Parts: sequence; structure tokens; C-alpha cells
Amino acid sequence: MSKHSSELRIENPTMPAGGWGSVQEVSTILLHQRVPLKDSPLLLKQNKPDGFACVSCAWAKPANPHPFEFCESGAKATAWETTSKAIGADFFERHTVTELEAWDDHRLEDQGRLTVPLRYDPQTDKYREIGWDSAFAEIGALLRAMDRKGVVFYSSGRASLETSYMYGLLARMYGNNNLPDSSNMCHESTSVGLQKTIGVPVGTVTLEDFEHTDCIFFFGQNVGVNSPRMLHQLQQARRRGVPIITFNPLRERGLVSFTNPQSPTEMLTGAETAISTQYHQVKPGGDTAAIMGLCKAIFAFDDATRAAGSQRLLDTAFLQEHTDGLKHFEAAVRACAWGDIERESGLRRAALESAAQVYCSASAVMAVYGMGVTQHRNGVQNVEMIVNLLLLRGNIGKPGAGVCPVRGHSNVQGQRTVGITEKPELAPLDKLEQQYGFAPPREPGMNTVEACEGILAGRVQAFIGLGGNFVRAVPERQLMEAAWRAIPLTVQVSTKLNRNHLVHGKASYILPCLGRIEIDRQAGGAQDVTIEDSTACMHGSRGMAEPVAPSLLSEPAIVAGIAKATLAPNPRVDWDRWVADYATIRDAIAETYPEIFHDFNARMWTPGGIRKPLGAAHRVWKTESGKANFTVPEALQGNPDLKGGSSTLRLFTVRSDGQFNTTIYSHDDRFRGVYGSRMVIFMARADMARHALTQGELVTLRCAAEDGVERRVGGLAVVPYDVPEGCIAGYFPELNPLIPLWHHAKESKVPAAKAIDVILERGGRPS
Ligand SMILES: Nc1nc2c(c(=O)[nH]1)N[C@H]1C(S)=C(S)[C@@H](COP(=O)(O)OP(=O)(O)OC[C@H]3O[C@@H](n4cnc5c(=O)[nH]c(N)nc54)[C@H](O)[C@@H]3O)O[C@H]1N2
Ligand SMILES: Nc1nc2c(c(=O)[nH]1)N[C@H]1C(S)=C(S)[C@@H](COP(=O)(O)OP(=O)(O)OC[C@H]3O[C@@H](n4cnc5c(=O)[nH]c(N)nc54)[C@H](O)[C@@H]3O)O[C@H]1N2
Ligand SMILES: [Mo]
Repeated sequence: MSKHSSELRIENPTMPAGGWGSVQEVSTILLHQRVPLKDSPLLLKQNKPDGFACVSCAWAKPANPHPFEFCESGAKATAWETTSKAIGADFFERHTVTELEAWDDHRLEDQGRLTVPLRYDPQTDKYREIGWDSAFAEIGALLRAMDRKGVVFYSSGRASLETSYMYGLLARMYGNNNLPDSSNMCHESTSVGLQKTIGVPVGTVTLEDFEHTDCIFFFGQNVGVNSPRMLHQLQQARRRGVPIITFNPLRERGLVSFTNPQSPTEMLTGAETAISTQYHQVKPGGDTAAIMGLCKAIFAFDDATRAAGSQRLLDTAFLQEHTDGLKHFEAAVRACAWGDIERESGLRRAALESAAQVYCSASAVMAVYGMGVTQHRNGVQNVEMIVNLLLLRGNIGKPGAGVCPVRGHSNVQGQRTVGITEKPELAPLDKLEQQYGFAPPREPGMNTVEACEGILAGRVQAFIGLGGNFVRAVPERQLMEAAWRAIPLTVQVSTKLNRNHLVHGKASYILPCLGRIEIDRQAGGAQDVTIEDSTACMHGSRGMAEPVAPSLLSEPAIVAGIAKATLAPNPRVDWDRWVADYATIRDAIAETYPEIFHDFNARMWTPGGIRKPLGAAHRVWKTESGKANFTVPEALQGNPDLKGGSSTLRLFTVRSDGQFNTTIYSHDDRFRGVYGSRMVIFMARADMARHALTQGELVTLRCAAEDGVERRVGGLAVVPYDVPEGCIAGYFPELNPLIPLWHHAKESKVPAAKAIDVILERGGRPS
């Protein structure tokens, strides 16, 4: 066997994000997914006030959209969902589950849309078609006989507000709060950190703030791939001379420069906008230390202005009136040594001082961030440090300033808003009790990590997945896959075939659903749904494409089908009426949450969306102290308890432009110049030299944790890249077997996918 990868091709990624590469990518995927040309006008309705909300990311949808309010990633997601490729019962007749297990993620989903309900048949090792009614009846009978605390209701962040509201109610009427969702792997660090410090679980920034800001700090988010429509706001800000200060260990193309593929002049002239004015390659896990450095510099600059008798740099009036805990925080910052900050952040004092200088000369600063901040042992602390930084100069609750966590799935934030939460204190249980006349369970449910622990311990009786590819997205893959097969019942509501269908429970069902882009016809006519974007704005969304098969049910219909087959009838919950007319679900949502959703049906098509009331955006702090809270970080270390010594490398897992989470559109990563294989690690040339490795050479990674569990992934080709020494990057989900389940953010339990200490071994076959 060769010691080098044979599939891999490496090229220089010189193109800016956007540009011609983007146009070409979109055409290729439309062609490959056989999206008929007559449907391409679909893209013109994407993210429009009267159109459908993109199924890719959750970025804000403007009131006055561009004629083409979509991006390369969004166009790919649309093509992937509206593909004319489809698989029915005959496909599953031809392939056993064991055979399909050998297929990779791309090949599985690339078969096309699932079209018929399926039940696993252990005799033949095949999924067999089953009628909808029988599927519901069988699932209901199994669920009724189970320990109600042992059933998990997962959701993946895409389903509409209507579906999510029904799903949360189903779980609670069934008898538990086991409602983990993808946000448990994603921005839960945000929901915990922001709630504690500023009294809201979500970001405060709106699209309008981008027009008023005069400085943007950008931490650990890959805008060019994961929320490309935001490049428009960034490009416009850059044109106004707004500095963008980026913290990211890896030099991401989309954060370096951008050509707007929707601007003919830029496309013809090749004009690029440089995005980041400063690019700090922080060590993974080093953001707390970096922000300590920024704050230390800010206090020092403020001392100097005070000594000189000039205007203070700290917003003392704001600090006095609106914040609590400054003294402790200031003392901690002053006591923190530059040597420690430099070591833990991997950044020089001078670099941090120059970033702090820019911060101090701006009157309205916003902080944008993503998974590079939240997916760490100290993920919540990172979020709190971002708040500390903003508070020093009053940068929350004024135009152009604020905190901007960039959410992942297109309705992940909204699902939380309408009751998908394992934390009973976050759901309006009294209200639900009064509205529906049942006693909602009051004890905490399982989040994602706890659901995994329950599965490993054999405590989980059934797993219902409303979308997603759970077993592929979570840490600890080997143990999880093995334990998964012992779950008595697994039910997946899905659009495409994925790994979690093949790694299945003892009784297993696949229930295929309509996607959001498809026309959803019910007894009351074609139905619309609603979602919440990353800036807390709710939007209507109307399916526009003909469904890929008439046999599909909508997500609300599937949730209702399971509910009716499982729960005792309740005269106050008319599942059929809800399914016939989704406006009646919105009325129910408005009744449960009047402050947010009053007159919901009348307001749902408001251009730009209807904004959730957020105290912090108006400097009303719904915290225990009644003020915005400074927090003293517990530790500077990025990886306090997964230490492997000098021989380890710190791995962070990232996404490519060829994927949406576990959905792999292609094995290429145009932005990083890697083609044909995702089994790679990105490594600094100095580290390659130290390990005497050549480009494309195959290595194995082993997790450095010494807890008796062997975690390794082999067959990884080395790609030289601009990452800091001592750190390597690789792809999610391929590298998930390396993450221990216990390696998660302490307060939010978000798996720490961005700092995994690993040991590199030469050679090694694909595992
Ligand atoms: N096309 C596309 N769009 C998507 C998705 C997709 O897979 N494909 N996924 C969706 C989902 S669910 C989510 S949550 C979002 C994810 O969007 P992002 O938040 O952008 O997620 P990642 O690609 O995982 O990584 C973010 C960035 O963090 C950097 N980073 C890693 N470690 C650190 C660190 O310690 N500190 C700092 N400062 N930076 C670090 C990485 O180099 C990377 O650039 O995107 C959503 N949108
Ligand atoms: N190592 C590492 N692990 C990570 C991450 C990381 O950065 N690094 N990121 C984490 C994050 S942020 C997230 S959000 C999770 C993602 O975890 P999940 O949300 O569980 O995974 P997805 O890959 O988004 O789910 C894809 C599947 O959803 C189904 N699907 C697609 N559209 C629909 C729909 O409209 N309705 C229904 N019912 N089903 C649909 C399809 O069958 C598809 O196969 O992964 C997490 N895991
Ligand atoms: Mo996510």
C-alpha cells in the first residue's frame, strides 16, 4: 500500500470567496442533482419576503433583498433538496443495510430523496416499505409500552416553528422533557453565556446594525462557507472603511477577500474586497486568553488617557449605570501576566495591543462569532469574555454595536423559542398546563451529551429524530454506533438516506418528509410555515417546488401521526385540525407566547421579519442582578483537562464548502484547495518538517486522553497549510471518533470539537 493518498489533489486556493468559482459550483450542482432548469427560478424566491427561507444557514433575511438573495452554499442546499433523484422501496430491495454501511456519506445522500415510509426487517437485513398508518400504529404501540423517561425526542434545527411547537408538546404530553437539539452541539454555549451575562439567550445585533457599526470583531466563524450572505454586509462595511479584526487559527479564504458573484462589475473586473483588516491566528481554545489581552491593553490605554487628563476610554457612565462585577473583572485582568496571555493565545502582546487600539477608536463595535468560540471546554467562558470586551465601552444596546452569534441550522434558534428544550425552566409549562389541561413533566430532560450517555448506558428505550444524523454528528463514534444498535426503537424523520438509518435500533423506521422548499398541500390548501433567523426575526416561508413524490407527508403531519397513535386523546389538542391548517398552529403558538407571537398570522409576512423583543437590545437586563454582568474567567487554558504533553497536536474540526454538516455535497474544498478527499489534516510546514512528513503522506491520529478508550482515525493525508504550529485542522464528521464524550463545554455540554489533543502516528490504514 502506498504511503501517500491516491485520491487527493492539492491546489493553491487563490480565488477569493464568491467570484466565478462560486457561479461554476452552483451550475455544477444544479446539473448533477438534475434540478430541471424550469425550477432554477426557484433560486429567485430564496429568502424573499414572499418566498421560502433557505434551508442552509440561519443568516438574516433582509426586508429589501438583493434580486439574488442566495449564495453558493444556499443554492447547493436548494439543489440538494429539490433534486429529481429519488429512492423508493425498490432501492431498498436491492441493497441490504450491511451493504449500504460500506457507502460513504456523500454516496448515501446522493441517491436522492427518500419517498416511502420504511421499516427495518431483520430477517432480510433490508428496509421494507410500510404504510403510513401501520408505521404510526406500530411506533405508537411501542412507545405506549415504554418507560416514558427513557424516550428521546431529538431535533436537528431545520423543522419549522409550527412543527417544533407540536413536537415539544408531543414530548411533554408523552411525559418527559427529553428534547435535545442540534443546538446542544452548537450555540448552547451562547444560550448559557449570554443569558447569564446580558439576560437574553440570543444575539442582539440586527442587519441594520451593520450599517451603523464602525468596527467588527470576528471570532471563529467561517463566513465565506457557512453564512456567505453575510459577506454582503461585511463588504459594505469594508467599503465604508469599517475595520474587521479576525481571530481564527486558520486563514480562511472568505475572511481574507470576497468577490460578489452577483455584481457584474466585480465579476468582470475581478475586483476583490479585502475583508479582514487584521488577522490573528489564535491558538484553538485561546480566545479567552486573547480577549484577556485585549482587555488588559484597554485598561492600560485608559490609564494613560486618565493620567493625561483626556477623555476616558472606558464608557464610565454606562459601566456605572448598567453593569455589575467590573471591579472583580478588572482586578483579574490586571493580575493576569502578558506571558501567560501570549502562551495561551499564541498571539503577541503587540498584536493584541494593536487590535485593542482599533477597538478603542471605534464608537460602535460588534462582535460576530461561531463554533470556534462555542465548541470548547471553556466555550461558555469564551462567550462571557466577548461580553466583557463589549461592555467596557458600552457596546451593547446601541446602534451599530452588540453581540452576533451566527447560528447554524436555518431554524435552530426558533426551535428553542417555541419550546424545544430539555430545560423545563425555559419552557412555559404553566401556560401549557392551562392551555391544554395536562400536567407537563417538571424534571429536567436529557440534552445531547446526556442522551449519548443514556444510550451508552442502555437507558434509552427509543430515539425519535426529527431530522439530523445524530450518530454521525456526536462525539465518541465507535462506542456510540455499537450502543445505538441496542436501542429498542429508533425512528428517523428524514429527507435523505444517511448513516443513522443504517446504524439503527432493534425496531427501526424511516419516515420520509417534505422539505421546506416543497409545496405542502393539506386539507385546508397549500400551507406556509415560519422560521426564526440568527437575528431573532421571524419569517414566513412558502414552499414553491412540486414535491418529489406524492407519498411524502409533511413534518407536522408526521408529528401528528405519531402523537395520535401514542397519546391518549385530549379534547383540547386537535392534531388533525392543526395539520389541515397551519394557521391554527400559529394561533396556538401566539396563545402560548403572546409577547413574541401576538397576531402572528397577520404579521408573519412582514418584510425583514418580526423581531422577538430582546431586553438587552434596549439595555434592559433580565439577569439576576438586573444589570449586565462582567464575569471573571476561571482559567486561561484552552484545554484544561485533555493534556497530552509536548508530543501532542491540538486538532480542531471544521466544515468545507462541499458540505452541510454531515451532508457531503462533494469531496472537494475549493476554498482550501483540496480536491477528491476529505480524509486530510491541515498542518503547518514547520510541524511537517519536525515530523518529517511530506505532502499527501498518510498518518493516523489518536486521541491523547488516557481514559482506557482507544480513539483513532487512520488514512489521513497531510496537507501543508497556514495554521499555527502545534495545531492541525481536519473535517467534521470524519474525525468525530477522536472526541471523548466527556470532552464538552463545562456549563453548556457542547462537545469540544475545536480543541482535541491528539498524537500523530506515521502511516496507518483508513479505519
Ligand atoms: N455551507 C454550510 N453552511 C453551514 C453549515 C455547513 O456545514 N455548510 N453548517 C451550519 C451549522 S449547523 C453551523 S453551527 C454553522 C457553523 O459555522 P462556523 O461557526 O463557521 O463553523 P466551523 O466551520 O465549524 O468553524 C468555524 C471557524 O472556527 C475556526 N476556529 C476553530 N477553532 C477556533 C478557536 O479556538 N478560536 C477561534 N477564534 N476560531 C477557531 C475555524 O478555523 C473555522 O474557520 O454553519 C451553518 N452553515
Ligand atoms: N466534530 C464536530 N462535530 C460536530 C460539529 C463540528 O463542528 N465538529 N458541529 C456540530 C453542529 S454545530 C451541529 S448543528 C451538528 C449537526 O447535527 P445534525 O443536525 O444532526 O446533522 P445534519 O448533518 O444537519 O443532518 C442531516 C440530515 O438531516 C435530514 N434532513 C435534511 N433536511 C431535512 C428536513 O427538512 N426535515 C427533516 N426531517 N430532515 C431533514 C437529512 O436526512 C440529512 O441526512 O453536528 C455537530 N457535530
Ligand atoms: Mo450547528
